[in-house]
Amino acid sequence: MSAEFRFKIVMLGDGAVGKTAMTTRFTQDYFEADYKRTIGTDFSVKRLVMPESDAHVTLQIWDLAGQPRFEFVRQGFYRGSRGGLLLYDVTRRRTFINADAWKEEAFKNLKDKIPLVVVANKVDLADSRAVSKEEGEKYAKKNGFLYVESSALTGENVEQAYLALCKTMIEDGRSKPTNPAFQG
Ligand code: G3D
Ligand code: MG
Repeated sequence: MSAEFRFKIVMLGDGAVGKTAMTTRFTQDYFEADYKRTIGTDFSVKRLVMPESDAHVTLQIWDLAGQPRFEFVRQGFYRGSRGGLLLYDVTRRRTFINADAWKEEAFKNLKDKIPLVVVANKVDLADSRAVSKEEGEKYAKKNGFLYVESSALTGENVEQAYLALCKTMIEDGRSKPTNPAFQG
């Protein structure tokens, strides 16, 4: 019998970095410039088969609007998540600087360090790039996270980012056999 995993994951990062666009692209393979703004929290579900293994993963992807006013909304958002994508917009340096605060908020709310994949999004806008690949990689490496360069617009590396996270979460689960998300 093949292994089955269920993971809740969170999309982290400043407003307008592409969290909703990336999730939409991954779950529906679809990009729409003026889809509805994320209101509060929302989640989508995607079932996938890991390449080069027979593991099946059901991902519950939680997406948060930029600045929810109430702390308890954010606590519910983080609860039970086993990993996350930490996004920034390569054309806006501030979003890269702020990435670390998102990581800290997640770890603080979860009282645990979950695997994250650093996602440098909007690489299609090469001419406006304000954060280099080297800087992004250095930040990821320092924290022990994987690093991916993506574009939710073209679809480049979108699936790869989620797959890399799944692979890391499965490994993380194996190292923590009491993890309730680990059913394989
Ligand atoms: P958020 O969910 O993190 O707040 P969104 O961000 O997914 O709403 O994206 C914010 C804006 O960036 C949107 O533009 C969206 O179309 C655009 N965007 C997201 N990802 C990419 C990308 O990879 N490349 C480019 N060029 N644009 C991207 P609008 O104009 O709708 O505000
Ligand atoms: Mg959004």
